[in-house]
Amino acid sequence: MSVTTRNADTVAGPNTPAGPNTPAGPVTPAGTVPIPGRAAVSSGVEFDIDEFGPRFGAEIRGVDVASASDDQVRAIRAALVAYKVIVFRGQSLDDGAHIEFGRRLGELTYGHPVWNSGEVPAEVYSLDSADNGFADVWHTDVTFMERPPLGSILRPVILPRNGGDTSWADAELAYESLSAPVRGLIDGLTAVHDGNREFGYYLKNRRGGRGNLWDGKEVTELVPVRHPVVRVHPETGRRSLFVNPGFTSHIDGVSEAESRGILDLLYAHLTKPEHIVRHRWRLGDLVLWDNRNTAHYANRDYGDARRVMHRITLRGDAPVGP
Ligand SMILES: O=C(O)CCC(=O)C(=O)O
Ligand SMILES: [Fe+2]
Repeated sequence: MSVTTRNADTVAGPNTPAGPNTPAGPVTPAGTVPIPGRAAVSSGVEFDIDEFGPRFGAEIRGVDVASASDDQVRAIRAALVAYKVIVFRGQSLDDGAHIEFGRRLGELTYGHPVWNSGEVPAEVYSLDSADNGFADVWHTDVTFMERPPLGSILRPVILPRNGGDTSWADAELAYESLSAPVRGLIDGLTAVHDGNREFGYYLKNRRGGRGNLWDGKEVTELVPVRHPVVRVHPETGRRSLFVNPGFTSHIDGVSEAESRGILDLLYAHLTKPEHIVRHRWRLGDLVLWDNRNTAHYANRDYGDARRVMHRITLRGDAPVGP
């Protein structure tokens, strides 16, 4: 394969501390995409990858996603697992083409379990600043459901003249850079995720208790769910922090003060600058992320200007702990 990386010599080995996430895959020759826990991406695909960090964030260049070949889509899917956040620039997608690309990567969910995005296809979640569509709290998408999305694919529709950047946190690197005793503590914990704070009022009062379909069932109430605090990635076996300030209400089986203390520690650690990539949007961008081992945050720093983003999500599985 001739996927080329701009920083080819930095590609080969992730520099992670010894622990449960020791590098699983072989060291790959420069010029191939290393897929943690898997062989390098199969051959026959050409595009450039500009890495933001050794294992987190990359821009894929030279691909028109609307006309990508099957091999390119397979390589993009593998790059998603390798880098967690994938940026494309210069695309020209409408909702239909956005959805079509998503369908080539996996099964799509409804745009959101409860939100009605109005005049858009059912698969699209529209975040419109004019309708209180902000995401200025660190979160991982839809963790308040038993099966949160595997991944999300986001494109800007209307952008403010400036501001409105989005940042992602690498929850796997965050886990790996905790000390062994703290990793040991959290490996056995379970957290409760509750969508009511964010969407309970909306579901009850603006939707009359009739949300959208999720996992084949109409969502009529948001029953809090339990997920492991440390999630094992189903494709790589690597561990990551799986709690977020947006939807995690507390840690199960510990006191309220202990829960608060542990969560505050984990959130401060998750969002350390070295775990973050930040994206400055332009029209024509498309960003795809792995929702199993990342969290994200959209800056609300553009005053009264309008910002509209359209997201689709890939169906995921129930998180599994160590
Ligand atoms: O508006 C953004 O940049 C991100 C919104 C968000 O949280 C999402 O699309 O899941
Ligand atoms: Fe989000």
